[in-house]
Amino acid sequence: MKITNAYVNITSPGRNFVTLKVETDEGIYGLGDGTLNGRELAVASYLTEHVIPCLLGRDPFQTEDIWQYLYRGAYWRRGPVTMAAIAAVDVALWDIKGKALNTPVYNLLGGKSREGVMVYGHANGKDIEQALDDVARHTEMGFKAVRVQSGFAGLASTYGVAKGAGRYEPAERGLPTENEWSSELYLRHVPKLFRRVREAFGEDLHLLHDCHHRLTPIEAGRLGKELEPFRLFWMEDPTPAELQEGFRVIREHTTTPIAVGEVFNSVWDCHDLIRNQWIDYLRMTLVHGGGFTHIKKTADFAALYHVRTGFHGATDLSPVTMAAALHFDLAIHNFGIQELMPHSVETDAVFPHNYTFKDGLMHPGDAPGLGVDLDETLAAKYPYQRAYLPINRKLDGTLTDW
Ligand code: GCO
Ligand code: MG
Repeated sequence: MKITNAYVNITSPGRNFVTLKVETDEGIYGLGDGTLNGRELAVASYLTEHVIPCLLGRDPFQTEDIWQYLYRGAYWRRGPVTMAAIAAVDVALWDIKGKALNTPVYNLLGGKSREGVMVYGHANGKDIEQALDDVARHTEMGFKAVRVQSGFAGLASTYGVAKGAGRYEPAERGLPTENEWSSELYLRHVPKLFRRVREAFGEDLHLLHDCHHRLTPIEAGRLGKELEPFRLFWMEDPTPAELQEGFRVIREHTTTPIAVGEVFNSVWDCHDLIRNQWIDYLRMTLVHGGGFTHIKKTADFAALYHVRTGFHGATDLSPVTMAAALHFDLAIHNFGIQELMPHSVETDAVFPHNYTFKDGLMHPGDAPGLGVDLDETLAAKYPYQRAYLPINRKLDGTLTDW
């Protein structure tokens, strides 16, 4: 089998997505997601200008060699743009392999290790009362695990809370909006939120929280310690992770489990975190972490140190990544949990898919390959629109992590 053609599709059914389609001489094609929120066109251009010309004529079954060719062969390694582009190719090729062999991708990764994939949903509210209502809504939908974020007095808005009615969606069209931040107010608020959630929902519901890279290690250690009575499933992105040793400080102060990695794109971003057992869950996922070929190696390395996966699944990861992640989650042994932030109706229509949700679990479906498609006619109705993630300033105006 030979790759005969490949091209990038950019569509914006409510938010932007970059999709690579790879075609072969046997009429089978594969899809890969290359969406990098707020920097979409950089990946599209990397693919079109630099990667696609090198793919033509190659055997799509040679996923290892093609991965190494694109990674080592570029000389310039790593980085979100490069790794998202390589992931788009790698995932598309695994989709082709599955279709050619007439089997779902999970069978190529080890077969089913479980009957379904536990997912967590996002509950949020402008204050604690609204957040509690949203947790209740999620439990009614069947979720066994819920991430909880809420606004608090002193800040006009905060991470993870929808601005108006409707779902939370961080990217906004136009130039970046500005948010404000106070770690002092936040640290006072979060233990109160989780006390109320535990009191209202009992012991069985898994509770998660995202600090979104905003604390120093010692602040995160304090928060983790104060949350221990409420037994969180995890505390996510407590501190920016460029400094991997920062997590040692957190670990020394709390037994609250730690998840990190949605902005990672290589095992080299987390090898100290993993081998020192400073984290419990790794969130680096297929689209930003080089696709199946690199994530499988990273997850296997993590397994040696009792680190489980907890893949990023925000709306900026397209249904192609959602499908790919579910195949991976179903197959590997050290799966922990999968994030689910449902896509809009428009997005779901552009990307028809076989994955399903029932009783808090998801399943990728049994169609050959990934079981997801791209309706290019419908996609063409939603042209790209420039959009950015917000930026964040402390109350005195200092720029800080968003
Ligand atoms: C999450 C994430 C997202 C990110 C978004 C950025 O845990 O789901 O933190 O909400 O902010 O993916 O593009
Ligand atoms: Mg997060």
